[in-house]
Amino acid sequence: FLLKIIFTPELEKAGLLNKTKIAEGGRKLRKNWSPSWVVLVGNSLVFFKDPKSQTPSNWKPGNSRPESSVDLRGAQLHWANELSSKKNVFKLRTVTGNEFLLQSETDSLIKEWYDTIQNVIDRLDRE
Ligand code: I3S
Repeated sequence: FLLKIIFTPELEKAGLLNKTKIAEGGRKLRKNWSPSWVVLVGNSLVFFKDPKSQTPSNWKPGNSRPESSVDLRGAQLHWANELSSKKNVFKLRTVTGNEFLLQSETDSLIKEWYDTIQNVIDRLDRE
């Protein structure tokens, strides 16, 4: 799977963001923020739990496996600073009612992620 991601022409973006899941199938969950290695590939946002993989240059496929993956088709994206005391927070809601908050301390970085994910959602909406 990781080799597929690395060599795929559909790899749009990868990087480290803070992540918490706040709902599962519409049911609210308790927040649990943690750093997550996020990869946007094709129609999916894939999360890896690997605190050592902090930058693209030292990211090794090794033994890391995706923690979870989100289908962006029909998903909704909103800035959600009211949902957290942290800055630069957006909420991603899937058609299945799973909700995630993603956050970065770096303004430009979170803006790039927001725009890139929104572009994928828009493209899927047009298909
Ligand atoms: O929206 P909340 O409930 O104030 O979110 C905070 C809590 O989830 C807190 O966990 P505990 O209630 O288990 O201690 C987290 O540690 C905080 O990070 C959450 O707030 P922020 O504002 O960081 O999203």
